[in-house]
Amino acid sequence: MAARIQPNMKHTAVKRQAWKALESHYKKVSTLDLRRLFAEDPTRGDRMAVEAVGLYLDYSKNRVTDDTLKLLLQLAEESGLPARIDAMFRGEKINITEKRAVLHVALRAPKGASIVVDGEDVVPKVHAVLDKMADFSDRVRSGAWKGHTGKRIRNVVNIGIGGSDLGPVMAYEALKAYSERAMTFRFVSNIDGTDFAEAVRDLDPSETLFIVSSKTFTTLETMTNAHTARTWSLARLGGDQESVAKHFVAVSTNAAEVSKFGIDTANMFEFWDWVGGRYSMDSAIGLSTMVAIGPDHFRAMLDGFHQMDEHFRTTPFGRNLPVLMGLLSVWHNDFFGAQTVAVLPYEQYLKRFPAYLQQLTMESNGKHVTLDGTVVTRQTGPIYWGEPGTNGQHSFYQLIHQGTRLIPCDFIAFAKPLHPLGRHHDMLLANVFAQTEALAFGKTPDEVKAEGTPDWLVPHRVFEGNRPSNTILAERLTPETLGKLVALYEHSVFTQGTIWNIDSFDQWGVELGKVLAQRIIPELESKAEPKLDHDSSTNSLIRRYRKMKEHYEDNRL
Ligand code: G6Q
Repeated sequence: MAARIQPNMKHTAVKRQAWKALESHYKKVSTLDLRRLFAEDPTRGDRMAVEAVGLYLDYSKNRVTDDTLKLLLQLAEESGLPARIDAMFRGEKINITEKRAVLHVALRAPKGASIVVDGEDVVPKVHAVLDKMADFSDRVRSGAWKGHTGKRIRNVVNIGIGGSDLGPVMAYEALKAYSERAMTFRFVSNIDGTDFAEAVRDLDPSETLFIVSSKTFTTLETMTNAHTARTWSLARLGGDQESVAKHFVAVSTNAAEVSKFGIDTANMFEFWDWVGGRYSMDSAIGLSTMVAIGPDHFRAMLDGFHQMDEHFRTTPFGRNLPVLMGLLSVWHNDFFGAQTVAVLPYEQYLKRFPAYLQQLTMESNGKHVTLDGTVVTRQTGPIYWGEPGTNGQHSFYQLIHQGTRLIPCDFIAFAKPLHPLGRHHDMLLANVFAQTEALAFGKTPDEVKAEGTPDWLVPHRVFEGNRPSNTILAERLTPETLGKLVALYEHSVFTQGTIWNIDSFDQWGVELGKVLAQRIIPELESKAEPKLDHDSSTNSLIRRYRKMKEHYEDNRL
């Protein structure tokens, strides 16, 4: 049996005074009902709301009292959150297991700001890359950049995975209304050949530009897809190697590998090891976003990020949106035992936002040891999931309303629609408000009976209520608002990670599977029967697959 690392209580959050106080406080308030809390304080809905940088957060429908908030804020102080924020913004190497600074905030620092890493101010480098991206985007958008046969580029395909894919896809979908509609944008990430095949099936290679986005430029999926793309492109452009320079550009930190691939490093857009993959959508990894929406909109998005950064850095915690959201998440997760958070955007363009947040939150805070390597004694990162409203209402909301689990929800809505169509928007927003109301206040047996419901049916129609939610309301989904929203969650993740005393910026948990796959690939491909040395299940699966797979010809691209 594997040896279990013993928790070291000395260094864990549990020992903190505020944590202990929250434990006894929880015993007193865990049965409190939102109905009662609202009835006792008619100002609650206004008091427990904060507006900052154009985002309004109503957190009143959470199971908290003023004392809860006081203790949570005390926990943030005792956990050293102020010093951790300073350390991050100063460029200290707070990603201790990878010995790296964590400076996504530098990616949106305005010209003239200064953030020094290893003796060098990184802000001018950030702006030099942004200018290069803007020049490139303008040339592609205007048609000045020509493909190998002299045609303008009409299709852009981003090849990347994880942090080099989810941000670009999410941002493209979120900001489609601002994008150049005469162009087509596609995203290839999966090593499953279907992803590539479907992305290019109707594209003309002479009008197609591939952006190979990979921090390391060694990632199996991305490099496999990039090589397949190069074969596809060359085969249709007469095999002339020179065409690669016109149809492939790279976003990477690894110039050597980029030029080995055949991409001119003049067409490489740089970023740095202090940008984590899942925090990189506003770096050069956002090149496809910039080509889609244009440099001005991209800069507006960066400005939105920066406004939230400044709010997080400078605002007292009691009015600090990311801090409050992070603390509330810890409260539900660690004290009420909630295992998940549902993110429910009532904005169709944000359909990929929950998927994006899954990586941001779960890769960052899905950790089992604290910074000093001892096993945590409390639950860390909850599972984030969600779908746009109102669709979810007709499927999984049932479980949120009447199931046996507590699922805190983040509702996200905008006052002004991007497509004002008749009564659609009022109806959409009515659903947001109705859902938060129903979750919080439910419907009692008496209320159900009063509607004339037969006794036997009453229990089925009762809503317990008391189900927590946040509502985030902004004016309209714009590039600037998107930047604010993403930064809000980034800093909420950071707040939670600080409370749990974990490294929110590494991701060792994705390594093992990658290494094992490298070992299995030759066992699947070898002509001769391989000698298998796995467990009996894995051995059998490999043997069965080898038998099942037909000896098909290589894919004709
Ligand atoms: C994110 C992770 C991970 C990474 C991908 C792609 O924080 O590090 O999702 O973004 O593995 O890596 P490359 O950009 O190096 O190809």
